Amino acid sequence: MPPPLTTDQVAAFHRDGYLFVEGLLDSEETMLLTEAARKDEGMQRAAMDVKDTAGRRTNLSLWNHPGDDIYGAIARSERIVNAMEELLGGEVYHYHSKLSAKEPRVGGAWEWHQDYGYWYQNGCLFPDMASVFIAVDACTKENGCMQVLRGSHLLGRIEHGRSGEQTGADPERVREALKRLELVYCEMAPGTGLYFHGNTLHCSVANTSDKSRWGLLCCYNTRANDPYKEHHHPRYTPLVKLPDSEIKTTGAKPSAATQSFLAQEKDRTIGGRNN
Ligand SMILES: O=C(O)CCC(=O)C(=O)O
Repeated sequence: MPPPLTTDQVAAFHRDGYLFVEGLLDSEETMLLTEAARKDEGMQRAAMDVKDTAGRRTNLSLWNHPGDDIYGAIARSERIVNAMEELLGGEVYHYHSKLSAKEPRVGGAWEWHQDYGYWYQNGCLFPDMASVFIAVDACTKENGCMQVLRGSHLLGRIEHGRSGEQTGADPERVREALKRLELVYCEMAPGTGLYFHGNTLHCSVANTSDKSRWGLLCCYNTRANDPYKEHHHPRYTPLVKLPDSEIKTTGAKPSAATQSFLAQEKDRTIGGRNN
């Protein structure tokens, strides 16, 4: 099979700390994902209440192991995992997935943070970890699309502390980084994927629009970076890749009643955050 990404795309990821892949899911796959997520009562019931500094709420459902549902078919699809392996330079496993659902007018902001800012606490020695944010809805400035600081993964891990009810990166460092690095609004059509490095600074503002902003995030760790201790996300667990066609074969299948979601009180990450 040919490599899923070009050399230029891989180089851009290493330079910028992120990479957009338009049409990561085609329109039929995106429609199936949207249909499944909208009707997934189990997932919605399991959503954690992540409040921003203004008290606005984002619904975040998080699960460690991919299920037999459409989210699992996506998180294990060769297309998505092979690209992740190219970007991280080796075998990856599923660290967790989450649905970040900002509802119209009430969906909250995410403070500037690096995912490795939290994952570091979980016994992961190296920042050889990354996520792909897949737009379910169109993501725009108005509905609180993700923002990234270009090249910020090269800053290394920044200290994280409490910021309202969330945990954010050291505000002094963020202020200085904002003066030096380009801020990129990640406006994305449904089905577009944004791969981003575990040390890439990212945030998003509240959804003040009348449109929802849902995104599916699949997060991966490298096998070589198997955490040295048990924590609330899996240690190395081989990922069985599925052919891309499995997404359509699975169809708009929501999570099973047996799927286990992370409960807010079980979150042992500093600051009670969800990552
Ligand atoms: O949904 C968003 O805008 C960002 C989510 C995020 O940063 C996270 O889950 O770590």
